[in-house]
Amino acid sequence: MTLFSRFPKDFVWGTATSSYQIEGAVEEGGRGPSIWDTFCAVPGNISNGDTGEVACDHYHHVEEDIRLMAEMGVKAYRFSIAWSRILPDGTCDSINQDGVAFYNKVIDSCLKHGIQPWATLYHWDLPQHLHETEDGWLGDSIVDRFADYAAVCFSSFGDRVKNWITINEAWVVSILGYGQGVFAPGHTSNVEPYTVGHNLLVAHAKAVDIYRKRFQQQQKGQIGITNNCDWREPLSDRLEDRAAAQRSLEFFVGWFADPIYLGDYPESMKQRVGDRLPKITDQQRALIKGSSDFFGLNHYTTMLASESNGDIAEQAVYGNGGLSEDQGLDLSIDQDWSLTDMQWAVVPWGCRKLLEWISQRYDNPDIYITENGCAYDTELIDGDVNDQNRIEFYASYLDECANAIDNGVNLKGYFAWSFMDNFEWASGYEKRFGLHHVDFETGVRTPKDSAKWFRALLTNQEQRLGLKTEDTSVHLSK
Ligand code: PNW
Repeated sequence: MTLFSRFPKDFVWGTATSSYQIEGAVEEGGRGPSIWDTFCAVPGNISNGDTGEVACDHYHHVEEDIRLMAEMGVKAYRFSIAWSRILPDGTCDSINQDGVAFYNKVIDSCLKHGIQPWATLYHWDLPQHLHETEDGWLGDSIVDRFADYAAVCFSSFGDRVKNWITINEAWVVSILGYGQGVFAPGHTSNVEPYTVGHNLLVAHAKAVDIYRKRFQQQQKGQIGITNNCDWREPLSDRLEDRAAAQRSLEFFVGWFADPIYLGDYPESMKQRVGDRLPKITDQQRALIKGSSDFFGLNHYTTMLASESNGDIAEQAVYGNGGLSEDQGLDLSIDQDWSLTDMQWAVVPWGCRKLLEWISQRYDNPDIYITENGCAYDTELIDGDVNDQNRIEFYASYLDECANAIDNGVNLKGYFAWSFMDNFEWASGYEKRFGLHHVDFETGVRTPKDSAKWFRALLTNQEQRLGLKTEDTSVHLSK
């Protein structure tokens, strides 16, 4: 059996990007500033002082990029809409028609190539004005601001966009943006993440409510939220370590998925976070519970969890479990695991275990992996990027996705992160996640061997890959 044939016929195959990471043109087309422009301007925040000012200059390369995507054989493209391109100061006081026209171009190019557009409304680029004047995600007005912005997007693009994602990775916004301060807006606190997380959930739910009441029936689309989660494997069979792994998952994805699927924050969080965790009111619960048509999952890595030995306070390392003192556990990795350039371990079976955990806890929802991928810096030599390590990463993770489907998980789609090398947030341009190489000096895009591998996979020419799922040889024959 080939890898491709292990997935259902209607499985959604796509790639993903986000606005600030690829667009550039930050002062063009009437775009207002976002908190990422401000954050990048502070020396020391981003490796090498990089910024998203130019990025992949996708703003001027839309048609070329979507043509390359089509050549790769994908049938879906997940992109994000920059709030401040549509509403420059974040409010509906003025709708920027140039911004609307830009995303019309993205969407129409997709449709021209038979690619379904999947739009994310918020991938971290909050309008700076809302941050300054209304306290951003900490303020009381953000829920309505987000809902109003969402409604503008539904009415402008919903005739063609049938798949909506409200918020990308509430965990990252809360923990990295307001807890550890490594992402915009750069706050450090052990209170703010829980307030922000709560506001993100309510804002998501309110946007979904508006979609369902005013647009869904007519536009016939689906809407959900995307959360990120690593897998947590118990360090040992000890009861305490198994409990630590479970608790770690509850603080990671349970934080946002429990309210949506089960109606409240996990018990472990309520007990350990105490008064710093806002209470979900009955009115909010009515909005939040059941507010996702599908389970969007971004997954990158696995760590080992064990009961805290009591002496580490905060592992303030980007990529760890976040506010670990609240969780009472330690995280580590197995020395035998190989690492990507992010120092994230490659553990394909962790992806399967996480999918099974989600299915079981949330009653078998439709799941879309809206991001999975790896950073490896492979050189461009004579027009070729021989990224064998990335091919092996995708082949092994997809193999475990197919295993999860065999085991009853309702996995409906998979989006590779990312279509092209781009601005990797605090790491700047150093970390390359792309299936396409980008020369950031010239803007030239080159399909890597991994993009050619995807093309062969998706056009069912796996014999060309020398790829059989029984043996894991994944060499691309040229
Ligand atoms: C995700 N962590 O970010 C984002 O959705 C993408 O924009 C990003 O490029 C991609 O993953 C790769 O980093 C994350 O520390 C950033 O656990 C940090 C973490 C997870 C996801």
